[in-house]
Amino acid sequence: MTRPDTTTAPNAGALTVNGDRLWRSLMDLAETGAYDDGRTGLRGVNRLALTDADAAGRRKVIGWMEQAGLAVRVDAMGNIYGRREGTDASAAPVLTGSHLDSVATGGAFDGCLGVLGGIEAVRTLDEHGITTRHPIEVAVFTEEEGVRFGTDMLGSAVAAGRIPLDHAHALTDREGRTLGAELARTGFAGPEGVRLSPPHAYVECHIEQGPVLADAGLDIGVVTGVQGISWQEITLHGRAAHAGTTPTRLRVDAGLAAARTVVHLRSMVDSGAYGDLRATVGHLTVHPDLTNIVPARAELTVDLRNPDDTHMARAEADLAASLRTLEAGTTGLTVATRRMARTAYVPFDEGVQHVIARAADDHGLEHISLLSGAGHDAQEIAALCPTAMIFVRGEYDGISHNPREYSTPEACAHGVDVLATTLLRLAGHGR
Ligand code: HGY
Ligand code: MN
Ligand code: MN
Repeated sequence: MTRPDTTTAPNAGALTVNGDRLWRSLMDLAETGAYDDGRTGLRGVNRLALTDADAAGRRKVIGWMEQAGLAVRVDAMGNIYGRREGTDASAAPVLTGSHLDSVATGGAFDGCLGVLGGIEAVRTLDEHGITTRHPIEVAVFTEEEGVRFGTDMLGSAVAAGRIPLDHAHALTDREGRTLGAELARTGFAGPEGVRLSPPHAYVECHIEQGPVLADAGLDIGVVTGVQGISWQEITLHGRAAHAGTTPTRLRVDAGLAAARTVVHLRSMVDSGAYGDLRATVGHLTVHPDLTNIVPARAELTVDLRNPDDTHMARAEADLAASLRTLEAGTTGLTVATRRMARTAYVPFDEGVQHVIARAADDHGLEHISLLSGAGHDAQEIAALCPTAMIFVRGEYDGISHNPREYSTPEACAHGVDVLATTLLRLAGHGR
């Protein structure tokens, strides 16, 4: 793995991007897949991976890439790469980018800031007539959120070789449609091979999605790594029964078993025995989901996060043991689990973090270092090359995965100023 010369990279000037143009592109893209949230009156974004809305957003961004002079290619996972040539054709590209797919109740910034910021950095280099030694590529990774096909950071994990392409293609959504079929239907089953040859470095700019920067009164964060993620689906099989005629002692209530599981997860977190464990049951359904029928079946997802892999493994083992105890203690109940996603804690490259921090300094932007609570494509690309991230402050306690997600035009521009400067310094001036 060739390491970028991040200690003596030419002290290129600090690049300042066109913040208005960046903001216009963010707001324009946010209209693709937009919906009005009747309850809050807010306008959210729903661009689940490889839906028509996501495909429309992809086509819009490909148009902007081509307008910016990038050579665009699409791989068999639907990952999109826009390439700006360097003066050294043999040099590995400096890669940036993120994702365009959103959760069903998303905002305008998650993922989009990294992709549109990369394109804006390229436009700025062109406007300044700057050539770089290494090529620069802007990536759009497929299904980063994982909320449609059940595995997050999917496109980047396939590009980095952690998840096989055929496994990814076979994943299905809740209607049973496969990712492979949806790639073909939307026209994003590209001809290119999926395995990404190791970039020179990777830098991703992303809204923080948390309160830390806003609490500190800062626009910029240098990200030190990403905490571990464990996703699993749990299905509890009980027995349907009439709600009125069935005595409690004769019930095998799958809904009750699900509730006990949710309460157990919170008791694990509150025990403090698993470090900084975070547990979320974001999806919970009972079947047949009718008022006067004891649930025959309950399905829930468990999202565990932990910066410590040992604590994470122990938490997963505790949950598995509690499910076995629940099954053994409830006559007629059976429990099935299915692993959806699993990533370990990923530290980011200190050299790239240093270049980001110096770029922020050169823009007069105070910054702090922080761990990412959310998963990102960068954690997958870190397996291929020196990688780090730039966080941009979020407002309203950094709420994200929600229509209230917001960052200011100034903070976004500052983040992409730092991104553009970092990319230039990593790519080196053209010779
Ligand atoms: O789930 C996550 O952490 C990320 O937003 N995909
Ligand atoms: Mn994201
Ligand atoms: Mn997200």
